[in-house]
Amino acid sequence: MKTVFSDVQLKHDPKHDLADGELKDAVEIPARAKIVLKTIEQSGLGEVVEPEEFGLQPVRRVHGQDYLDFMESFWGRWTDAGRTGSEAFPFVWPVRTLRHDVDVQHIDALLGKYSMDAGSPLGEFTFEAAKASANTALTTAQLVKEGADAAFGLCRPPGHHCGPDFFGGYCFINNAAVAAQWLRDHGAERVAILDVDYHHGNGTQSIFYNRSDVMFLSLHADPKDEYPYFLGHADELGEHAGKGYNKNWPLPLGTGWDAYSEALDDACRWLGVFQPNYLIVSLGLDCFEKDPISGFKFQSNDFTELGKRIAKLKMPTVFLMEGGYAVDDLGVNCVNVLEGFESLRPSDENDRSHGKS
Ligand code: SP5
Ligand code: ZN
Repeated sequence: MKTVFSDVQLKHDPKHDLADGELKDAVEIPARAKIVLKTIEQSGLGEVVEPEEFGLQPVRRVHGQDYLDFMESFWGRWTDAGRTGSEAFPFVWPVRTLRHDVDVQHIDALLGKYSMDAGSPLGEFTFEAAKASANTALTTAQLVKEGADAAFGLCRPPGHHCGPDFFGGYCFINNAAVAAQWLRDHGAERVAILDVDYHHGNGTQSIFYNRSDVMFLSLHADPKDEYPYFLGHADELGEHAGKGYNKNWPLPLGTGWDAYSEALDDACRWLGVFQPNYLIVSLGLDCFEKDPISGFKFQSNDFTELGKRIAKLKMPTVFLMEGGYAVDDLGVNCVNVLEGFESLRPSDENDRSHGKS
């Protein structure tokens, strides 16, 4: 299968993140994408192609204009405010009892208004890289729409924590949501998103929570013990038309492949009932035992099994990278998923385009 990636995605290069109440070295760093790219190039998976430019129109289908205007104008406002820091951290939020209806303009108020945490600093090139990552997701979806059995979008920065009008969790544009909406807008009746990142995909869940045309299924560390804490619990089943089209599998810290795969089988049964035209996999690789910020126990060969299980669904599949921070092993773990998938669904035999390129 093809991989989509652009070097522009490397321009987001944070130095720090605030986690566990302390300022730490950033973990969502360009080296993640570089090692995945290198390992894919050394594998027999297939060509790496540049994303096409889709512009912001498909992104606007998911994110509010005011949020996108803020992201676009942020760096100018930051420097106009006399700030000299190379990355900006929000630090005040309109929680209960504070007003949401005041038209805030102060740079620090805006940072709080449009963010969910202080773990995802904005730098000069953050939004440029996030737009390139969204183009990568859209190009990957387009390859599958045009007949590829599957394709891999090496998205970075990731997307699944980012909601309609806020960034957070290292995410600035929700790549999976943008791709799902684009597929809907281009003829697909039903799209499913299977989120296997270690963390709950709160942004993606929220974007589609009231809708029955995009099913969201997420397996993740129980939010009672893990970020994002405030969403991802088992009783979140969707609302209004979306009731029954959202499902979470919160799993205990220490979960390994055996227990995980039972929950995955359950998720696959839901997918079998829903019968989406396309499956988007939010492919976090942070369930790995050596992941520095996570608490599951996957070994590298478990990722191969994950890829095989997804292949057995027999659905056109758009893989989009999310998290995963054990940089040295990230390439192998990623390629293991994709090769596991291809071991059951060789891309040359399963192409649906019948010779169209
Ligand atoms: C895309 C993605 O994977 N985002 C993850 C954002 C997580 N940010 C919070 C990190 C908190 C880490 N706590 C680790 C405790 C380990 N001892
Ligand atoms: Zn994650």
